[in-house]
Amino acid sequence: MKRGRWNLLWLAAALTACEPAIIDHSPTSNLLDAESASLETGPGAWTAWYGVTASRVSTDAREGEAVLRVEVTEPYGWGVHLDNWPGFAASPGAHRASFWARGTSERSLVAEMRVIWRDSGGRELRAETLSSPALSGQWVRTARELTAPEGTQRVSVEVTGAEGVPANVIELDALVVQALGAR
Ligand SMILES: [Ca+2]
Repeated sequence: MKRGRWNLLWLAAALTACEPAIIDHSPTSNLLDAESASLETGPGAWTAWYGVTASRVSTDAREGEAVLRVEVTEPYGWGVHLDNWPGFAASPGAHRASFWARGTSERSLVAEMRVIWRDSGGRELRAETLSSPALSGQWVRTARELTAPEGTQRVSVEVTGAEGVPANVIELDALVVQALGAR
């Protein structure tokens, strides 16, 4: 009898431990998928573009327990982007884009998020950019309101920087492109 109860307790504990942790605090109207936004369960669609290695790391995240860690490997600029051309589904209208970033080296870098609105065929209709302040070791949020033009059916996102030297590190978390009014 006692043994049976302990077995049940063990089973309950095991089931609890195996449940996927839900740590995604991003708004439900985020056009980016949960992984690409939060990095909590995987790297999402993020991939190194130029001058960097990009990886998902568990660290002192802005939200949850994981971030996208971008390590500069070349001195002439760097970039990561979403590798799911022509991008996530989107619609015309008002949006807000935002991201959190920090630098983990002495050098103050700037991260630029470029949001690209595309039509159904993947043709670029408009691109808008948000620039972070000079990054320190503290997380900082950058946000901007954007307007997806008529004909928009897809959105893709890049994050780049013009400066940086090998071994500089930029960490990104909670990346959002939110359709305003689509709650
Ligand atoms: Ca996170």
